[in-house]
Amino acid sequence: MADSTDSARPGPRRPGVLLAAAGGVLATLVGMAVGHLVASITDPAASPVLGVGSTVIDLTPTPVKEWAVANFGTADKPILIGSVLVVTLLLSAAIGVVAARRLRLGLALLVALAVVAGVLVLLRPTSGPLDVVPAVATAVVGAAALWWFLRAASGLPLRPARTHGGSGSHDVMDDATPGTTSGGATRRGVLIATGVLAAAAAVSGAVGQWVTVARTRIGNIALPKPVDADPPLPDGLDIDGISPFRTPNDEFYRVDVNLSVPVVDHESWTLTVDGDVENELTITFDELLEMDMVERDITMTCVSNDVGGQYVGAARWLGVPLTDILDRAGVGDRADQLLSTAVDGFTISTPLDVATDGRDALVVVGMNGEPLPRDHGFPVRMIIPGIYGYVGSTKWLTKLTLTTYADDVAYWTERDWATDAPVKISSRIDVPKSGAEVDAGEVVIAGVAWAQTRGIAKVEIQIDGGAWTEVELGADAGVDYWRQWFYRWQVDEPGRHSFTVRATDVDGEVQTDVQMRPFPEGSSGLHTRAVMVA
Ligand SMILES: Nc1nc2c(c(=O)[nH]1)N[C@H]1C(S)=C(S)[C@@H](COP(=O)(O)O)O[C@H]1N2
Ligand SMILES: [Mo]
Repeated sequence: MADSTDSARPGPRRPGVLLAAAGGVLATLVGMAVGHLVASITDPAASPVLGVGSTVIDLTPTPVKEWAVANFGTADKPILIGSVLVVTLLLSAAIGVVAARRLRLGLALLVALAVVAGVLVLLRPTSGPLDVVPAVATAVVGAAALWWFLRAASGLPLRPARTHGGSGSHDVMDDATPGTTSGGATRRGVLIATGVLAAAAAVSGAVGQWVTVARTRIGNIALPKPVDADPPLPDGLDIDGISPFRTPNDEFYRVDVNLSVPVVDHESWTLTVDGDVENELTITFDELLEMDMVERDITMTCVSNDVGGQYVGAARWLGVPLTDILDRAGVGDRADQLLSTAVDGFTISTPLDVATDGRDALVVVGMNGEPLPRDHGFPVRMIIPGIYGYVGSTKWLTKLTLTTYADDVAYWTERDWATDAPVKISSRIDVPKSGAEVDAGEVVIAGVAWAQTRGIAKVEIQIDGGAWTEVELGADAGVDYWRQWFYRWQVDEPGRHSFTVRATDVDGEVQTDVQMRPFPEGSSGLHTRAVMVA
């Protein structure tokens, strides 16, 4: 009793460092998986790992975020979640080691870890009290799993014997019955505990994921016919590797600050128009569908798109002209900013004069003939041609506020991105791929070019630093839509060759060769590629 060093006597043994660390990791995994399962039923965004990840996103300084987007591209989200997981599991391993020595301290640390996650989840702007439940589940299950695993690793029976009731100080070793713990029993106990916990983690995680997917499927929604639609999209160029003239929904780039997409029920969704208006109004989804809809072909670009990058897509959008909605509310004369808010509290600000200058600014419900996918803002988003997404294309829209730049600052503006960001004239080479080996003879170089609200008039190519040569353009689907282009290049000389593309808009402005990075108002410079001719 007085001597608790147990090396000399038979009975419970202190698990080795590796085993204890493994127990910490396993216990946390089970806890998180159960938290994920609970969150799938309450609110998927409240899953502990996602909650921590989202907070990390919001707190990340702009330069770091820029660096991450530049280096990881669209993989930035999985990499972020992966990093949060790695850090969490390293902490869990340490907690396991602590718990093997001082059980209560270890369990308390594990609970503290879950509490931190819970607090971060609760700090999210849209979280409700229910969002604490997944973290509580994580804490309880994680602590229980750790306690149980350490029992097994100490050579104690997996089911505590009832005969020992009443021992005041609770230690893993309390239920020890000297003599029952051979090395074989320990190993078997550890194997069983490991198997049970791993299976529990896998099953809870998988069921949670399945429930989330099932609950977020969009049912049948009959979209209205537009009263005014662009003519059918002309055929695009049939060239191997060129961007399709219309980007299919599941290939459309996705950029947002959300780790898990907000799940919005369209039947309870509303759009409020408030601020400097004559009559504040609130519109339901059905009321929105009853308004006159138009359908427009518009190319969208993200400000984070690097020269030659993939953050650009072109689709046919079905929606209500933004000005029809603003007119219903009656805009006052003080506002200079249209502040749009998403269901998760994310905000975007658009210069009011840009939003209302006659361009096809839309409150959108349909994308390429289907309801908006959740990734792209279901049930309702904005699309404003000619400015980057972060200043006009609010997804999961729920509020439009007429305000001033003096009074309100939106998410990205607060992080020092430009308040007004027109899309720059851009062109991109799609084929051949960078560093490709091609045969001498005819090589088709092709790609896309865009200058929304102005339109592309001309695309030129420069081979090996020579003269600029005009290329052929694909069909014209309006000034807000990109144009495909191609050039049949005759090349006989083997070796390395490079080519550069530039576009000119309808106003005669030539794409600049001045290189700028995306921050703070969009990249510029010319796209160049090199190939090896055999
Ligand atoms: N609610 C919300 N809307 C948002 C964003 C966001 O993070 N949250 N990101 C914006 C940015 S930066 C861009 S480029 C576009 C991207 O739209 P997409 O994902 O449908 O391509 O959405 C915009 N709308
Ligand atoms: Mo963006």
